[in-house]
Amino acid sequence: MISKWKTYMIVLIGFLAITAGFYVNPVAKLEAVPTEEETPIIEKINQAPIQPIIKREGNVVSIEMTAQVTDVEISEGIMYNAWTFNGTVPGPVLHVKEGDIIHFTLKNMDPNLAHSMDFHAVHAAPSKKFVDIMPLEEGTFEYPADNPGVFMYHCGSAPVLAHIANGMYGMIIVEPKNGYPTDAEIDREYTIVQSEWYAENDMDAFMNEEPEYVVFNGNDYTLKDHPLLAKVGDKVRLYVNNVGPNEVSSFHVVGTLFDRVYIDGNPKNTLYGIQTVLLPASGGAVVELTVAEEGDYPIVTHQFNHATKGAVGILRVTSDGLDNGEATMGH
Ligand SMILES: [Cu+2]
Repeated sequence: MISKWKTYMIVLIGFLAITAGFYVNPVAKLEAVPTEEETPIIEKINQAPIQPIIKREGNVVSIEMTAQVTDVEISEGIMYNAWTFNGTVPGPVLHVKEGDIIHFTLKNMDPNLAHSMDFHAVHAAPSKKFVDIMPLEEGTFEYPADNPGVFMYHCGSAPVLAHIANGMYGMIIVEPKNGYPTDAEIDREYTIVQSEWYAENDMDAFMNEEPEYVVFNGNDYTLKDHPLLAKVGDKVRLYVNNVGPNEVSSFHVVGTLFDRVYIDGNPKNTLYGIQTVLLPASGGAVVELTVAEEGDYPIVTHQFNHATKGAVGILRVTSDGLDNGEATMGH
C-alpha cells in the first residue's frame, strides 16, 4: 500500500512540476526578449570628409586615404548615407606617373565594417595587398604604377557589390612616362566618373533592380549647374571612367566627336574620329575633342534611359572661355 502511495506521490509531484514548467518557461522566455528600451539602436554615422594626404619623394608617392561613412547629396535634396573614400563620392582623383611606386595607407574610420582598396592601376596579389582593414585600424601597402592610363579604384571587401554601390570608388590617373602625343595641343582638361545609385544600402536593389540615378561625378546636378568651360577652338581632354557597379556607359558629347580616344588612357590604344566610347563597368578612357562654335554641348551616356536618370553634364563653350551664365540646354 505504502509503496503504491509513494508511486502516486511521485507521479503527482512530477505532474505538478511539468505543469509549473509550462507556466514558468514562457515567462522566462519573454524576459529574454529585450524590451523596446533595451533594443540597441544603430545610429547612422556621418563623418566629416578628411582630405587625403599625398606626398612625393623621388618616384615614391605616399598616399593616405580614409574609409569613412558620410552623407552625400545625390540629387537635389536627396541624401545618401554613403560608404566613401575621404567623405566624397567619387573619392578623390589621384594622379601619379608611370614608373612611380605607390606607398598606400588606408585608415578605416568606419567603426562597423572592414574596408579595403583595390587599385586597377597596379599589379599586386589581391590576397596580400587588397586585404580587409578592420574597423578603426589601418594598413599600408606598396605597389608599382607601371601602366599608364585612367583606372578605377574601389573597395574590394565582401560583398564588393555593396561597397561599390554604396559609394567606395574613384579614379586614378597614371600619366604616361613620356606624356600623351597630344599633350601640347590640349587647352583644358576635366575628369568625369559615371556611376549608379540604388535604394540606400539595399542589397536586393543592388542585385536585382534598375538604378534610381545614373550620374556623373556623384550627383545629377553639378555638371548641369556648373558646366565645364571651354573657349571657341579649344581642344578639350576628358578623363572618363565608368565605375558601375552594374551598367556600361556609352560616353558621348553632343555636337562634336572625339578627335582621339586613348582606351583605358593608354597612348598605345589610340582611336580616331569616334562618336561614342563604350566603357565597360570599371573601364576608362581619355577622350579629346575640339569645340568649333559657341554654345552648350551636352555630355551624356547615349543610353538615354541612364541620361534621363541623371547622367548629363554640360560643356559650355564661349568666346572667352568664361561662364556667361546662360540657361543650360536640357537633354
Ligand atoms: Cu568598403
